[in-house]
Amino acid sequence: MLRYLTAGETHGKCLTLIIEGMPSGVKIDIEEINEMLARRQQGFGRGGRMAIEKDRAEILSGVRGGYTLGSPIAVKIENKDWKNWESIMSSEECSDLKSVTAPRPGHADLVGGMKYEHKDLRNVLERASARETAARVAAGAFAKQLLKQFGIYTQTRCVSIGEIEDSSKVFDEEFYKRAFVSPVGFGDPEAEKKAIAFIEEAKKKGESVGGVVEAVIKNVPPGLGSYAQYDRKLDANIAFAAMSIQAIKGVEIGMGFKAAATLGSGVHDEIAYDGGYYRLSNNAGGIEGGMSNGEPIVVRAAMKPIPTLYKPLSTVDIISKEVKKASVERSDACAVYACSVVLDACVSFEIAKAFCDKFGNDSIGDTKKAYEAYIERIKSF
Ligand code: EPS
Repeated sequence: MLRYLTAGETHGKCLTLIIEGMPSGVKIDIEEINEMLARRQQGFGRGGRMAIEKDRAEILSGVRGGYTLGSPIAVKIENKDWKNWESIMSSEECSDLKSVTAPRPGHADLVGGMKYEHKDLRNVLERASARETAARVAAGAFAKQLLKQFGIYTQTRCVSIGEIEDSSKVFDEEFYKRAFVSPVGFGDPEAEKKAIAFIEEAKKKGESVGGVVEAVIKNVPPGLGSYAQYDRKLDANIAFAAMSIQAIKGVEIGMGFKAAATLGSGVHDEIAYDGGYYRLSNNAGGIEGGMSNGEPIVVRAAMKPIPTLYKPLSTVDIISKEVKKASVERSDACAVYACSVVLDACVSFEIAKAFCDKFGNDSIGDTKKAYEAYIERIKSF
């Protein structure tokens, strides 16, 4: 099984990633991984931390001469900010604690402290921080290099930032090129201006801003996932991966929630055949019965505004039990663009996992043979 684990605190020495189950012989382009890491740092509304970091993946094991070995891949992403936190975050004696006792509403602080018996909530927030998504982006970037061998790729965009929606109507290659470089992930420059003004205004008020991000995965063959058991359903696994991203509160596939208010004939995608099956629409978002159906997979995720507010909300101090203002940690006014990169990474990893489940993951040669034989077989179905 293809899987990964991450470790690391936001102000610790580094983030660590271990990927297991990547087939041998996959060509790894480290610059592509670093480009994706750099993109995660971008977007209008990021905070001071992003000016300190320059995230890069250092591969420690599992890759030799630019090709995966089939053994576990270990990756390190350095935290440049560590030098400012060493006395606070050292694994040995800490000369300074910078303790946090006023939990932020909406963050993991309070419940995390209760659960793990931490009276210093820094012990919770350091790991709960979305800094961890840098390691997940590296994991997704590896998965994308496997998927690339089979022509599978993702296009991402931001659907909305706060109450501002991208007003683009045509989602062609040109649109995605614009959205890729837009500081808010939009295709329409007018909507982009409005979103930037919205974030600026919120920031002035000490507020934070959420939004909706979308990933479209193309060229996924039909038949990844399964209808046969709940935990093998591709949409379930994609939703799990998307929901596990910090600050995500909702996930939709294809038409999503709108399907509930639409009659059946307006929802289900009619089937056509032209040397191969295809659908006349894609309301299902590329997944039927827990399996990919060959159409693009469309995943949308709703990100809540980041819980650290410079205009802090009311809370209760866990030591004195006094009503207080929540602690203020340095934060971002808006990280929705970054979230679109993280969604791409997390969903790509799930697709790669389902791909390996179906076609094997010992060597890329064997995986390719299994894939080609299957594609040949379903041509005449
Ligand atoms: C983040 C790093 C963090 C925050 C943000 C995401 O850095 P710091 O806490 O040092 O400012 O900018 O995390 C949060 C806002 C959060 O609540 O988790 C990153 O690398 O993406």
